[in-house]
Amino acid sequence: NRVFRLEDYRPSPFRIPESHLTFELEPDATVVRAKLLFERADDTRADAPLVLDGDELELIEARLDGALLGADAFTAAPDRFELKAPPASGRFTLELVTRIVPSRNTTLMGLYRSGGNYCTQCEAEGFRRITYYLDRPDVLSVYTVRIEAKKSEAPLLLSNGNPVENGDLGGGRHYAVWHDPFPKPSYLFALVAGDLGVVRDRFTTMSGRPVELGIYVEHGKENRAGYAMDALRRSMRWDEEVFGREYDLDVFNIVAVSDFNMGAMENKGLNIFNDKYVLADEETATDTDFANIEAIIAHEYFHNWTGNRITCRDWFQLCLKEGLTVYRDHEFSADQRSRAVERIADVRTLRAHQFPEDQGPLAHPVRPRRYREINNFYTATVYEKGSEVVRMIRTILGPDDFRLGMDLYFARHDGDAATIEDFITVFEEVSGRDLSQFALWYHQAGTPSIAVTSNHDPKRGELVVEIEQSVPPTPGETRKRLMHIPLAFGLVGTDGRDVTYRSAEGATVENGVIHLRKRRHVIRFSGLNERPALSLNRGFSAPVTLTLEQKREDQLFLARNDSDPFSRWQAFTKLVSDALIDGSRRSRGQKPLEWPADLLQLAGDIATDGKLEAAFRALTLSLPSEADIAREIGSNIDPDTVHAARNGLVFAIAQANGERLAPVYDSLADMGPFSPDAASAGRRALRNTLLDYLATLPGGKERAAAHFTSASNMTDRAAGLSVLAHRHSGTEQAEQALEAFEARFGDNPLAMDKWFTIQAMVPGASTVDRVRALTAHPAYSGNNPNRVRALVGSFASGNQTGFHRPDGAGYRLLADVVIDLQQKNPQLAARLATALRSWRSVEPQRQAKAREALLHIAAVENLSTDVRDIVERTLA
Ligand code: HT7
Ligand code: ZN
Repeated sequence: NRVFRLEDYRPSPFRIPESHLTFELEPDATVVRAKLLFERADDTRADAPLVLDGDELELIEARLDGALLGADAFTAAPDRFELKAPPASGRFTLELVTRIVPSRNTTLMGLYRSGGNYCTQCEAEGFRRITYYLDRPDVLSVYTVRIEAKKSEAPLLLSNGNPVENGDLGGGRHYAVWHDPFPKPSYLFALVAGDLGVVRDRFTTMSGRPVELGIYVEHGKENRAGYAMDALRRSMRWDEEVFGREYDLDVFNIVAVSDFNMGAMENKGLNIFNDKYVLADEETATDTDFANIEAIIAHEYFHNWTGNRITCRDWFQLCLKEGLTVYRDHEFSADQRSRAVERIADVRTLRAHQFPEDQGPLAHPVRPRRYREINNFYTATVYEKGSEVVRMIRTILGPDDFRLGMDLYFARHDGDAATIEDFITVFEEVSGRDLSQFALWYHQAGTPSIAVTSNHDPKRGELVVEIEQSVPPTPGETRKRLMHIPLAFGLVGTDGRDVTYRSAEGATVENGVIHLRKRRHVIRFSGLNERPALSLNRGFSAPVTLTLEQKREDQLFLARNDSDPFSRWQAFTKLVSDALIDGSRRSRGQKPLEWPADLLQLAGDIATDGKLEAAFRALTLSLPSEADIAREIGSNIDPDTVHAARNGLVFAIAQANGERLAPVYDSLADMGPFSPDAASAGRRALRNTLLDYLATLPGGKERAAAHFTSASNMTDRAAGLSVLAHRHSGTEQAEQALEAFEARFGDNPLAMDKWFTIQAMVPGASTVDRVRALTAHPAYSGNNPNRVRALVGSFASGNQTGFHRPDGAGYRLLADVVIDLQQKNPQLAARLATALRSWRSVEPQRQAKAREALLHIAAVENLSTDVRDIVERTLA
């Protein structure tokens, strides 16, 4: 079980300037002929052997410069090929013929079958399951690919780059040749062959070059690919306008497959997508699905520059492409939709997924220094915190220097396999700033904590703000260095507008941003005769936890008046979280729940304030999740009391404001034809959020049932079903709605995923049994990642009371599924197992049960590296 370390990186001893691949496709025995041109690197010893990566490969034949190699010239094992004595010239051609079995490949890495078609997934190390290769991101090669297959089975033959040639081979077989002129690492290789429908369009780039666009989906699903195509065209234009990036091939193809381990893959010119992130219409997809499709189509497209044209030197640099590309897709969504709403949604995601990772046993830096299994590092830290780090660079430099830095990055590193140091350097050069302390954001794990107190001295007209930073210890990193933290802020006057101050001393304060660099800063803002309210970390300028000693009246004031909508949401959420933490304590102490009247009033005011965007109101009113509250509590958590508190607050808000909420709900009723645009989606979101409140009042069950029955789109239908199933579980109305949904969508797997998820999230102890029973449902398949995530994944990470059942039955269910999956699909199994990462935060009885489940997994013989890595780090 090897550990890979950043400091062990060495450049490759050989290059592969050209790769010529021929595939003779057969489900049970595909022959891959790889003709690879090698060049020895200048500093490689002349007698150094050539060692190639493999994984479950069977070698049929090897030739060197055309001559068949004898058995003594090489060694070949399923996971390794070694050419003992490469020619002294250092330039040679190696031809390797291997046999692989796509039909038996359940890992969904390498070449596999999905829905009767062939497809590939090569990131991170899947190419070595196709042929022996230098399967590392710093070996860039120009690929020419010939695909041969039965015409009847695979009329469509796709690979990277531009189509070159195709023709008939006789005997019912045909071929196609693709050439990709852009050198690329093997992880960006892709092949798709099969029988698929297509939606075509055309895009003209900013310099007037035409690009043929194609989205390939299962026959009969073409009419659900329109939104993805529209999102693709918008992404292409946006990258030209905002980053000056133009597309570079003659074609851009997207293929949707139903068996996929992640969201999508950015293979050069041939993106492969989980069909969940391509297919949408109002009947089967929710507004969230539409938004995800828009974001992921954009994300993969943006990788063409940030990932493909400039790739990573090694997998430690993963955030170089992922953090930056997430930043780019967030900005895209913000420009397409509402900036404030997008930011709130992104921060909620960050706090829900990245914060617990950073605060638990799996914490790692944005740029990790070691790994045992790279697949386990496609994490919220690399992606989401990685994006926040890029955002902070922009905050520090300002928009103009940031753009200059990006331009320099593209100009200087086009065609490179680059590092985080390369990335930081361009911003230092264009701005003249020293970013060495800032770079700790890449190197140091853990969520920094910021503690703030403030005091106003009316006599001096001074506001004194004391800020202290600390970074908690994380696994393997006990001593932390001080960070450079850019904290955006505002001093809010009585009219809600920011007041201006005369001077600020004690820290660098520029353009509304305090730059923390020391452990403690005492900042004196002068020229302030009246005490302003302090609005801190505006826009979540830094991914930190903030403890701000603030008067409750200031929080209420900011929640109502801050000119920055993000800060209003933040202030409201803080008030709600404090109330919920207090409510959880009361519930645990079996005391009656009590809620501050001003908070209930505020919630009602936000719900009914027509001047606020509907989507903002919806997001604000969808209170912190039970998992969010548990994270805030931090330790010794009893999920049942958290659930009781949250439910209690929803009911209290509904009771206090029901008469005001119902008319707003009614006024938002679906009118006119469906549109997935942000404003329409926002209205639906608000109506569906209000339904959740109103469903707790007398007549609520009937209202929810009517909402479900009359829904004319999936967003409303799924919301109605969810409210019925969660607030009125076990009632006739809930059961009837579940049956109706199943009867209508039983043959649509993506829609059925919603049905599985809604049931998996029903709070309470009995859901474990329901989830177990549903694993035998005909629409469920333990081999399909979307099904497993929809049912078991949602249960484990979204159902606090069910998963954390005190007798450990929820943990055992997860362990059983992980054990069943771990050999078939190690990546998926490992990801599921991360649901146990916060086991030390629950109360001792549950902790013991969770530990038992982890040990049960750890005891399995032949445990895959992926799962072993997660389980051992979680237990450490
Ligand atoms: N870059 C892609 C990562 C990915 C992946 C990684 C491991 C195993 C399967 C995978 N599928 C896709 C996705 C992205 O971030 O764009
Ligand atoms: Zn990505």
